[in-house]
Amino acid sequence: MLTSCTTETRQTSASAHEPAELQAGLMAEHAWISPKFLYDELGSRLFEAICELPEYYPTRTEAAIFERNGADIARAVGAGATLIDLGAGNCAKAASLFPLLRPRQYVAVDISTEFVTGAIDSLRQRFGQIDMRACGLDFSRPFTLPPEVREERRLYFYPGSSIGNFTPGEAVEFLRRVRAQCGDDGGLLIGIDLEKDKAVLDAAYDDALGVTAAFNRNVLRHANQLLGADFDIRRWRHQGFYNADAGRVEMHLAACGEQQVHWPGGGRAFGDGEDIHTENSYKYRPAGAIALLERGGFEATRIWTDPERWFAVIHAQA
Ligand code: AVJ
Repeated sequence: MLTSCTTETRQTSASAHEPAELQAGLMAEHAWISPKFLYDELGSRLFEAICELPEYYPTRTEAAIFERNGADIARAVGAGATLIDLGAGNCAKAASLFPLLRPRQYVAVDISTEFVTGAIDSLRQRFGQIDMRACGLDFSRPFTLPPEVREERRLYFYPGSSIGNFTPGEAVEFLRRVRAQCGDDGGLLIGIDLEKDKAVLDAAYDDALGVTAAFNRNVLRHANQLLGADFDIRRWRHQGFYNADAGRVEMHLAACGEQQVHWPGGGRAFGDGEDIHTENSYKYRPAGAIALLERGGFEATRIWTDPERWFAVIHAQA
């Protein structure tokens, strides 16, 4: 795996095995594409737009929890840490917490290197006293942080319920990897989306404006680029819905009519209505979220939620 983590990151995290990974998923009996491929540069922008949608409650609910409990959260996690932001995106969430958390070093980790590097460049001008690094790596796999990252008091920041993209089993493995790179004085501040009415969840992942549909369908544009495939994006329909039995929201792309897709060295026929599974977003009960963290080797010390109990922010200690 390629890891780059400098002030002048040029290298992208698109490593040589990505086309192979994409191809393997597309050839599976039930075709799938890893949700990490949703986040090319345009995909990251579309996700930012999703966060502005009235139907997409997680971002603003989580922000309200931070706003309401900021001082309490800062007391729980302590100031002066090495703040490691997993899936930093535009870095806005972490930046809004800088005045409260006063990190000594800020490490923005994201699969979309270009995106996060740009964000860091503008943040440096606002927060000159914090040492900042952009780090392009895929933390859904085993990862190593570069030596520039301070070992002392690592506080991992994993907001937005991105942990929901993992199955519970994968989430535990991921948490154990984070735990292993945490040190005994470290911790994790994590946002986890909670179970709620199906109607609320269905609307959040299939919005009226079609932004989530564009976000999902963009993965085919990205696949065309990475794989040299010829997906006809107009002929794929977005599906986003809560599967209560599985405890997760699912996104799929369904073929509108039979079609044949080609790429160098392969291809596949899709029947009318046949789908490609592009994302899972698991929802937890508070007790389930705490149990997950504990299985991952952390001890959940505090939990903050909104009045409707739609979302939880949890501080877990190593
Ligand atoms: C970034 C994984 C937390 O699951 O809610 C938003 C991604 N997908 N709308 C989520 C997403 C469709 C988002 N996470």
